[in-house]
Amino acid sequence: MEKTVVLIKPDGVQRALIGKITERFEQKGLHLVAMKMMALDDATLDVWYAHHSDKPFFPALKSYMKSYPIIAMLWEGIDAAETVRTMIGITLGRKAAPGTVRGDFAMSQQYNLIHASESKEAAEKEAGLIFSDKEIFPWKKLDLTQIYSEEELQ
Ligand code: 3AN
Repeated sequence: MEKTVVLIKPDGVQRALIGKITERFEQKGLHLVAMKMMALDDATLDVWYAHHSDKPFFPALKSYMKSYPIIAMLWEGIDAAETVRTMIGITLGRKAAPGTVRGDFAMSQQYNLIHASESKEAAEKEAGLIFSDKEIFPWKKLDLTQIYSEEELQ
């Protein structure tokens, strides 16, 4: 099944939103296969945000992402990347739709609490940057037959 990376960014950790944010993905029926607290460094961020390296906000983005620890997670599910992107809302927190993470908890363009992979391909690259094989647990989730139909699970 598809995997996607979620980061609860330094502002989400500081604002004590780790539980509230994580609960949403658990309740949705996504399957948590990796989770850890970590500090991001320049080398990782340069690759992670390579597509933003020429943007004026890049230095501020990097220093924000290094300011405090983050929570990194890997979630599994059918169409996981697209599903999680829908659940987090658009980048500008104050305009994000109610019901999304950013829509419910964020006001800022930069301090928007959460990162989620843009696509399956981006998720594979991001997971490789921050998780070792040993940190990923392919445990059997017993309620999958209640979350998906038999057809979807084939
Ligand atoms: P998203 O996280 O919604 O995919 P991206 O990939 O456009 O957004 O931007 C990555 C991160 O860079 C955002 N989550 C946000 O923290 C920061 N960012 C994006 N645009 C701006 C901006 N105009 N000014 C400051 N920070 C920004």
